[in-house]
Amino acid sequence: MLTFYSDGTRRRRARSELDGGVLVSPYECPERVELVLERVRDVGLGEVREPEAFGLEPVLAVHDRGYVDFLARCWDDWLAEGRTGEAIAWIWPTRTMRDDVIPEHIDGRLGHYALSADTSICEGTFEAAMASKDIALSAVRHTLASGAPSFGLCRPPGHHAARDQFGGYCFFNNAAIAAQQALDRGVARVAILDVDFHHGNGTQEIFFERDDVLFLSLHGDPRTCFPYFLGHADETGRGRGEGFNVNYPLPPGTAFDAWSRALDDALARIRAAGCELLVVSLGVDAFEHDPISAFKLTSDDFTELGRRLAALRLPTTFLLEGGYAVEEIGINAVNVLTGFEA
Ligand code: Q9C
Ligand code: ZN
Repeated sequence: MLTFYSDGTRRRRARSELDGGVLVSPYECPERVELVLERVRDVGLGEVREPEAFGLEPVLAVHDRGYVDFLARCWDDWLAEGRTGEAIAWIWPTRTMRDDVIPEHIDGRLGHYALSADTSICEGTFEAAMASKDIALSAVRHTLASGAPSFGLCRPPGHHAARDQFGGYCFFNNAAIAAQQALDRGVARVAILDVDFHHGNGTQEIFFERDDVLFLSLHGDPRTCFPYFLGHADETGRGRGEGFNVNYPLPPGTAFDAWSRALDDALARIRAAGCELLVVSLGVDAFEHDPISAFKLTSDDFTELGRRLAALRLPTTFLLEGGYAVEEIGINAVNVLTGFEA
């Protein structure tokens, strides 16, 4: 299987993440992609290729222009205020205020465009997000052209990024951008299967009213897990999108037996909906030793996940999302890919 990767992913190296009331070194760090790349090479998964540069057009097909402009300028605007730390949102247009006038001040703009305070913006963040979406686009274009599976070693991840919001370590929604690209190139219906521990709120929001993308997500129940405010089972889509959004909230402690029952249901729905392409939002933070998650999947379970995905016999693009057990991230992510190819 071909892997797409570029060093541009490493241009984001944030220093701070607000975590339990203290600023810690971010879980979402550049070492993650280095270790996955090392594992790809160790197991001989296949060629590692540089992505092409696709510019902003495919980004603007799913994201708001004002949002993209905000991301492009945020770091400079922050520095222009004389700030020394990283850009972190700290006030939001919550239930009791207005959100229809976008502020001019960078602090207000951060609140408008951020969905959480865990994700600092630092130098190189926009450039890394650009590299990440180019990896996703290159991977899906390869799958579309050849029918062969591909792996986009994306970083930063994407599935929490909504049409006009960043957070949960995500800026551009790589899976949504890739799926939209496939539709724009003639695919009639795409399935996005999100196996990251966290609900893919951004992907859900982008496609909620559409029937050309079937979105399915297995994740920690938002009653107790990030992102807390989306991901319940009764969110099934709206309008023509009704029935094309499927959430499987699962309790903390869920192991592969229960997790894979939800997976099998998701796979049956993908089959029934006649999807022509599968995009896997491949987070591996469902791993038992993930430091910020609560499921109990083992490294071998990720191999079995790959096998079950292969049984769909669909053109498939894998895009890396989360996974913070940095020592094992390469093993777990690549186990899915080798299981798929077995
Ligand atoms: N410092 C992904 O897996 N942060 N994002 C919670 C608070 C939110 C995870 C910890 C976790 C987001 C792509
Ligand atoms: Zn996650």
